[in-house]
Amino acid sequence: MAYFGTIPWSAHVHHCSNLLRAGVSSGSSRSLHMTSRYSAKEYYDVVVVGGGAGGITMSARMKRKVGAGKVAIIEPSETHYYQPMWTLVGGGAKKLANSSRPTASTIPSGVKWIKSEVKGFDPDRNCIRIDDKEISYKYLIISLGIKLQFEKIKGLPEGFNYPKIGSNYSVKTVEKTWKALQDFKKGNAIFTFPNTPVKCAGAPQKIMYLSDAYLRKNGRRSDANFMFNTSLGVIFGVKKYADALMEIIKERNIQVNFKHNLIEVRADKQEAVFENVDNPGETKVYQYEMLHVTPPMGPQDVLVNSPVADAGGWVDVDKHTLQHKKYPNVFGIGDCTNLPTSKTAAAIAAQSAVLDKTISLVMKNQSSTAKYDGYTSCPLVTNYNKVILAEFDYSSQPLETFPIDQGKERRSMYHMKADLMPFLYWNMLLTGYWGGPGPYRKIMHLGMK
Ligand code: FAD
Ligand code: UQ1
Repeated sequence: MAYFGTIPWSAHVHHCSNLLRAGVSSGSSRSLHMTSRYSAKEYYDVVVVGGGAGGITMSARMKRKVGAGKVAIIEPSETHYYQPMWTLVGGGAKKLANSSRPTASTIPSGVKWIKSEVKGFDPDRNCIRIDDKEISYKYLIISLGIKLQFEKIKGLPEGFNYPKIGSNYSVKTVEKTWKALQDFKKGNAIFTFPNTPVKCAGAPQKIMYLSDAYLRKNGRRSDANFMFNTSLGVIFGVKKYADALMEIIKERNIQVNFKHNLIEVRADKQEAVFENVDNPGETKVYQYEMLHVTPPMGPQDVLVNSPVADAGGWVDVDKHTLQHKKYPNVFGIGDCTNLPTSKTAAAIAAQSAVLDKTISLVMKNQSSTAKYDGYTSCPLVTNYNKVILAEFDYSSQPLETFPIDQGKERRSMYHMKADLMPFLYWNMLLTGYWGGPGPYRKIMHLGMK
């Protein structure tokens, strides 16, 4: 149950006082030592950490709520990426340059951009630490995303210096996917899925369907043996869409190897080593002509063992209100949280509307009525002009917006993904005006859902 009681404003300090009292990360002697070197110079009503999809969206919403000059966002990167486009970049259907904008252009006017990395959390003193100082807040929103961990696979990331291997998950490697596809001669095309949480769980297979379509279009598909080597035991977590995908996999002559976890890449020999998830130590080596790697992923280092994280390192929030379970003036959104739903920008859209309401109520010391239902969506690109639009909630049941069967491959949904979504992201989500399709779903289903 989320806490909506009065926030202890005795703890609400405009300067992080009593610097020797508490360490930045749970009071170890090391952090005590480090904390004592800093003094807080800055205070904001709302501090947002991480300026990706969730952070920019919430900074826009919070600025509207509390006014100009009262919100700060901490984000080190000069460039903001619309990551969902990378599926199409890897498949050669969009240019990488079209997926980015300068971070400066995405920060709402009146929001202070602090171009730094967050180095520690001290929620007992309402402070966070950046390089050489502390910043204090009344409300904190954590939106740090998820960390890619290529280095957990032996031979990576240095293996990306060789050809035939790519990954749509990183700006550095996404164009290598398209190159590997164009250069495909003869052999295995292997697509992997790791044994960790990932963002956009459909993306590891979307690029497989595009690659299949590309080689068919170019008359080279008969020279390829397609394999989806996944750590999981199912192709997708929602039965309706899993059934549809298995049909496509059968039609397109793709082999699925469940419980196969990529542990090593010998890029000089074009070999990939997989471990049997159910029998660790048992490995199989596959030769590849093209390898698409979905890396293991995990929480950001700064969250691991921090007071705002759960035992796994994810920001520990109430799954309906997004309020922190221990610190009532701390909130989390997006990939960095332990919300038990699939990590997507679509989920962030729905979360942002709920979090906006939650924070309004917390500010007025009232109880929450807003309730996040786990809505998430994954446009499963199955061809250069086809998408199955998966939408579902915490119960892993479909929660579809349109009054048509979204389990079918549709051209209209491809246009939505490729042409409408980027516009919606830059102009509506990041500006804080898109709270997900919930209200439209109700209209489209004439109140029946
Ligand atoms: P991010 O947008 O990743 O932002 C996190 C931010 O935190 C970054 O800007 C980073 O620089 C910053 N940061 C990290 N560490 C620190 C630190 N210590 N201090 C300060 N800042 C820090 N979603 C969909 O809805 N539909 C799709 O079709 C889709 N397809 C995808 C395809 C691919 C290939 C990928 C990679 C993702 C896809 N997604 C899709 C997922 C979507 O992009 C993410 O879920 C979304 O961007 C998550 O937003 P976020 O704010 O949680 O994290
Ligand atoms: C969505 O809201 C969103 O965020 C802006 C996405 O990320 C790019 C999506 O992929 C999807 C599918 C949605 C949901 C929107 C509709 C209209 C179903």
